[in-house]
Amino acid sequence: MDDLSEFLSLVKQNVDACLDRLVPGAGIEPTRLHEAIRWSLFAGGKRIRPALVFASGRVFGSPDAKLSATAAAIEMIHTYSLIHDDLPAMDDDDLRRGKPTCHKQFDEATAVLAGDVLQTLAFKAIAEDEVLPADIRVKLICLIASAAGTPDGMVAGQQLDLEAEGGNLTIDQIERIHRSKTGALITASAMAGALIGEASNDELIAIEKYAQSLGLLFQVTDDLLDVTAVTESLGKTAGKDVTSQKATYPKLLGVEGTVNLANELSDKACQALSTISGDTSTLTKLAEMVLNRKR
Ligand code: GRG
Repeated sequence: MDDLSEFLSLVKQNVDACLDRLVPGAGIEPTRLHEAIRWSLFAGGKRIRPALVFASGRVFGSPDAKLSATAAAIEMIHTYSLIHDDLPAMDDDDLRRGKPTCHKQFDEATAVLAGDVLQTLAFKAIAEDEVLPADIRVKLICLIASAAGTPDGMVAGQQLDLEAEGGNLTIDQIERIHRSKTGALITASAMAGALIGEASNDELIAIEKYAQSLGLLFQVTDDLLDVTAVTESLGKTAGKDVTSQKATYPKLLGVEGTVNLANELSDKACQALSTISGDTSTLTKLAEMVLNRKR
């Protein structure tokens, strides 16, 4: 196993154990709700956001024990967003992480509630994380709430994305949507690690720049995979952007132009790390992984 695979497997183990502790057991009433949460949380997500929390925190010398609950909290918020995104009122999808979506496996009302409560459990996990000083917990809660919310966070981006369906967007408008919808939580993940590691202001700015490019890269490669990958390897329905008339990078730039943009964003992300004196090699490898990802 190479260094990055070893790191990702350690993050997965650590975060899955933490999620298991933080979320009520499937046998606890109301069992249907807790089964639904666990169905989606443990469906085989890549855990990229937790990996960013760990990779960034380690750059500034944070022990893993200080990073686990925050990484798990961000994964809970990400999973809530996927559950809600898959609902008939939004993207209306049957397949997620290679399995039936939460509302298909359970029902729509349960899926709405599972998403809602993943969000409250996430913030509770950070508030109660006693290995972190109280002021850092408050900063983390503000950072993550802004990234998940509005006007520049994930919910705002989702609203803009829904409103844009079927319309002709410029590249700047697409970027505005994706910086919020996908990029904000990815950026907050790397920033959270740096905050926990008590990075300096300049270091926080460098990490933010890295992660903003990475967040956009993540969406660019998502758009590329939607046109180039098959449903089986993707674990979600391929070709969905075309059928739902989404404005995407390949639609505007063509596949080759989109590949070029992806390379530029990956380079920009890695360059942003050059001012940091700590070992940023895992962050660089994560950018390469996102650039070359197949799912
Ligand atoms: C419903 C409030 C609300 C927000 C939804 C993130 C999102 C906003 C919708 C998902 C739509 C989508 C497919 C965006 C592309 C980028 C993305 C977030 C992909 C899914 O994330 P991965 O690839 O998923 O990290 P896994 O399953 O590996 O965790």
